[in-house]
Amino acid sequence: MSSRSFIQSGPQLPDPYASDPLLRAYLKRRLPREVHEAIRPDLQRFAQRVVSEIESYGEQAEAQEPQLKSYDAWGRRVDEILVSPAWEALHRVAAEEGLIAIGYERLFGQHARLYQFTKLYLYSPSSAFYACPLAMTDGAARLLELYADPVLKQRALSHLCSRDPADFWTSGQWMTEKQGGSDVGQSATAARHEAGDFYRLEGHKWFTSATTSAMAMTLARIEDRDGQSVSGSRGLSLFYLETRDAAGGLNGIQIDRLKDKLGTRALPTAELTLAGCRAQRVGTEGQGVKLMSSLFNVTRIYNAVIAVSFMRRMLALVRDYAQRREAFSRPLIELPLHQETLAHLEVQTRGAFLLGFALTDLLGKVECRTATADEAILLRLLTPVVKLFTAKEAVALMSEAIEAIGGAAYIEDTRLPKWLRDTQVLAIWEGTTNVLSLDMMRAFHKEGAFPVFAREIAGRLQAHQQSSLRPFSEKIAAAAGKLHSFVMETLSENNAAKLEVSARGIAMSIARIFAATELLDHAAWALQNQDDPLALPSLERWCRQDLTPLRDLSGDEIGVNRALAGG
Ligand code: MFK
Repeated sequence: MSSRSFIQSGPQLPDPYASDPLLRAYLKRRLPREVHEAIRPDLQRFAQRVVSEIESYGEQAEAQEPQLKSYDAWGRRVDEILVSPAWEALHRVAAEEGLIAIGYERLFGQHARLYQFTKLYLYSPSSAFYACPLAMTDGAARLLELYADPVLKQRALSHLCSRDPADFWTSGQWMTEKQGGSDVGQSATAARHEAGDFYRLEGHKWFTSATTSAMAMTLARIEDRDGQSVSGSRGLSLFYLETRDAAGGLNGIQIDRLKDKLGTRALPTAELTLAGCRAQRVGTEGQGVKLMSSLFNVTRIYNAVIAVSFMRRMLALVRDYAQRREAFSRPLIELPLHQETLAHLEVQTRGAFLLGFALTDLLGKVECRTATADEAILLRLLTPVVKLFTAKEAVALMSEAIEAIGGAAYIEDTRLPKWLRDTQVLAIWEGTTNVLSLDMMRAFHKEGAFPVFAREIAGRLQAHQQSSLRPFSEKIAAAAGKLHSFVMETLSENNAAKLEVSARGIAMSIARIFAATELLDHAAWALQNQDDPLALPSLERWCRQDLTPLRDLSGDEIGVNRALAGG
């Protein structure tokens, strides 16, 4: 065969439910039998729909990127974002499948979230990032459910949770201004009082994702009659706005331009000017950041589950390719070093999966008020930790996976490079790794979260004392003990710089230890139920890594950091 006649076949997308033994085992393990049996046919059907229909919408939406039309032919300013029919189809599918509704109908009580996030996990890698507007929509629904007055709640939630595509709204989350993406307290948008809870907003929003959404939640600084306002984040209040007025015109919003982004290119992300945008205040004045946290704590969970879904999808593609592609006279999958690489990716994906889904479980319990006080604190602590950890893992996996496929994956029309580009955003939006490490510290200080974490790990390890898995529980207990000593010493030193510089290592250690504990529970169940044969080797391999990647820097080293960082 000449090299000219050789045609390599590309990786094929498998059924994302049938090809995911961890997902199937996890659902069986975590759900009551009747719930599992009730939802399984829907998941099987939906997974087929992903392969046969949704995947092609994602592909088409990526091929036809959104465009901004600023003026009509006659010079009238229209500020219209034009999206592809496929992007609209992804909206329709999201409504029909109840991708938001399931979480709020709560037909399965605290398990509704696991069901909903499983569908998100199947949908998101094929959705050209339509999962982003869904994340913000869900966050907005939760926020309004908690804090909106009954009239607003009724109006907005009926759209956000609708299963009717014509009625279904998505929501934006407009937090970022030029002054501060992370330091939101610098926001300068002004809110001028009009009547009752209604205000007019004037300002500029530097990043707004899914700007075609029907509504948004945003922050602004309420000014008094003299134009004075409180500075810093304590001066920010929370607002609800609808992007269009009753006549269909924009509500005091100008779309300045669409962002030209590294990835997420089907997703319209815009810069906006708010020029008298009518908005309703939600909650108490000056509590904007705090109230908004109930939205971004949901989007951070989405971020984690989406990261894991990307990892699983890319690994499925790499694996499929490894069966097809021959090198050195054998399919790649037969090469020991390639096996080692893929084994690593499988185990990292499993650890990340169990972390992401543990959040959905805790969220369901908190929302249905079946969580203990400790579980509520655990959710608060683990949300930033799991978000930051899964995002980093996903970026690392994408790089390795592109390499494992090789040069073809570097070529645009294979649609593989986009995975690396799209994944990078997961470590940036909704809080960077460093900002979230510091948010974890906020949970330590405000909620006393570390002792709760330590208790949770100790309690769960206890259950494995008498089993064949005891060596693993001992290894995890030793790591938890080391982390405990480090955190207690660092906290007691009362050295703000040391505390801050240690935050990332502590966050990574919490993630690795919690994932190890999840893998241990899963392996114990798998052994008992003769299910998921990869559960035990995954636990073994996970526990071989350093579970406590801490950075114990002296004062001198912190000083040297300043010099090294400055160059
Ligand atoms: C794919 C899925 C994702 C899809 C997303 C799509 C795109 C979205 C586009 C975006 O909008 S990306 C921008 C997202 N931006 C961020 O995530 C902001 C990152 N920065 C932070 O998270 C900072 O930590 C923060 C802005 C919250 C710092 O604000 P402050 O005001 O300087 O912090 P402060 O004073 O400590 O907190 C104010 C109050 O909020 C405190 O409560 P109290 O008033 O009772 O003291 C805090 O405890 C509370 N708070 C802050 N973070 C919290 C929280 N409460 C609960 N959970 C949290 N995470």
